[in-house]
Amino acid sequence: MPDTSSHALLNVLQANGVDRVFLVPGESYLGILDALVDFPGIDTVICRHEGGAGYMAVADGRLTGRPGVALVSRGPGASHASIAVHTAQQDAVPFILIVGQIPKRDLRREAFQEIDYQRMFGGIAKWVFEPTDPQQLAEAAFKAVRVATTGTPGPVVLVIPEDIQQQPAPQPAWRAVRHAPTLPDEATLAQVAERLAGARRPLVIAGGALEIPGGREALLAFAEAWQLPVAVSFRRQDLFPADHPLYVGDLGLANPREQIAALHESDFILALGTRLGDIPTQGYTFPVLPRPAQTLLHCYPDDHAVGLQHAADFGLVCDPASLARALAPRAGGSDAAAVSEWARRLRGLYQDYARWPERQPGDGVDFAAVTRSIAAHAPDEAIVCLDAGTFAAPVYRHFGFRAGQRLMSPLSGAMGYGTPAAVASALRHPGRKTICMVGDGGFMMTGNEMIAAVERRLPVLFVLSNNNCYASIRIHQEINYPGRVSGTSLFNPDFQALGAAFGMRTMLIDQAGQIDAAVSQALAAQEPVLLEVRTSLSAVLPAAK
Ligand SMILES: Cc1ncc(C[n+]2csc(CCOP(=O)(O)OP(=O)(O)O)c2C)c(N)n1
Repeated sequence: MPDTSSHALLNVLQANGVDRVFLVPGESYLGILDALVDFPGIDTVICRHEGGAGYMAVADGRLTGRPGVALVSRGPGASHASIAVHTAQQDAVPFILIVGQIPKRDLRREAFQEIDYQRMFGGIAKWVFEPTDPQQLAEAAFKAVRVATTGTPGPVVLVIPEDIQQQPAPQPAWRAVRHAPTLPDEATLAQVAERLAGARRPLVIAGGALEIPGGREALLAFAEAWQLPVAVSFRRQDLFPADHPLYVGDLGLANPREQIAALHESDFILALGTRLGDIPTQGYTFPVLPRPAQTLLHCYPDDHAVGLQHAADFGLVCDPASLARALAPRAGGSDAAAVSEWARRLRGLYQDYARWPERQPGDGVDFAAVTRSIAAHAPDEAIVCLDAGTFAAPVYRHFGFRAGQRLMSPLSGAMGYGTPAAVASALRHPGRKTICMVGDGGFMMTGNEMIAAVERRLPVLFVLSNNNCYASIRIHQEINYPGRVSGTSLFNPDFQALGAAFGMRTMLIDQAGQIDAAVSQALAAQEPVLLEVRTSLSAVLPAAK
């Protein structure tokens, strides 16, 4: 194999588990593209838009825990890819964006397609690095892996001038060794266990740092040992089985007032693996800032995040799964009757909230009914990838994820994520059923990634909720400016013809009676399917609720 600087870069990435990259080519990184020829172990997924390539890499990073990697051209390519940097930052996903750059001699001359990426991405990336010496590429790749995967995982941007990509360079294969999980000292663990045993209304809030191998199992065993009710953080519904009696729902955008009022009555909150951000804390009101009304244990593997907003009684900078494992065997001494009565009460409030609606709108199919059918028929191993939009509300509220099912949804609320994330998920887990749910707005922001599912015969089911509207925004409009519709109606192409043009099997639901048969047929298919639903708008608008 040649020994260029680009080979050195790819050698380090491959040694750290990178076996797939998503790219749109550009003349600014021909040297790296050329080196890729010599890495048959790195699957090159050729994309049509850098936003889609970036989203795919972010989804891949989330599923593997290794950095997802996207390669893009300078200026225009990097600008398209910026949404993935933002998504990786908000979602705490390891992601490396490699950007080809103008030749180093022209840096900061405002040359054709030049951007100063330090300034562009400085506020959202964990690290932006622009080496100017070919000998630096291996080290840059190594450090990129470390930074992207440690603490709060997130995005790194490597900017590589085109004239340092093909020089001879040493070829190290440095592997970033995972940090050993940390635990609080014995005295602190004993103190936590003692306080927890004294709690009558304890509550776990489980977050994304538990989305690691063994994390869900550790959480379940801990909750069962202590009989703790478990709420999950924003869009983390797949962390705990919804059919478990200790599951008490998610902390999201639409919790009923009574449920939040009840949660305020808790006397000990164990925030495990959550950053306690804006949405799960209901706009920083639960727990109250800065000194919560209850005992607060905040555990997250990043010093910056622990106690960032809340003054915690126990601020534990450690791996939440290890903490759960350490605390589980210490169970005992609780007032079991009081705790189980409390858990039953919270469970009841969740079950009321999660009950499926029964609506028969006159202007199309209720998408909640389609979601209900998908929930009933989805296999135990299903991966559900969501775009942003109101069509997704029934998934968050009613779907009820079972053990083994995965939810891939952008915490950043980024439209256009669903389709690329689904294709990336199916590439990573071709044996599992991947279900993409997306609105007609988000579907047309990306969507071209479907061609990769056709090319590689991935059995992805794309469920398209077509209501000819940016309905999430229409809902806000109706609440704030009733009757004054502006900028939210959509004129759509013929999606059946569009799916067929991609070479996909297409299906249509335009009446409620068709739902179950169509959904089970579409789920059984061993090929990509585009299932369009002519969705009711009135069912989601405020007046109809
Ligand atoms: C990239 C991006 N642009 C704009 C928004 C604001 N936004 C949130 S939801 C939404 C409408 C979604 O429409 P659609 O995909 O058709 O789904 P629906 O809400 O109709 O179910 C918009 C424009 C966003 N979240 N992300």
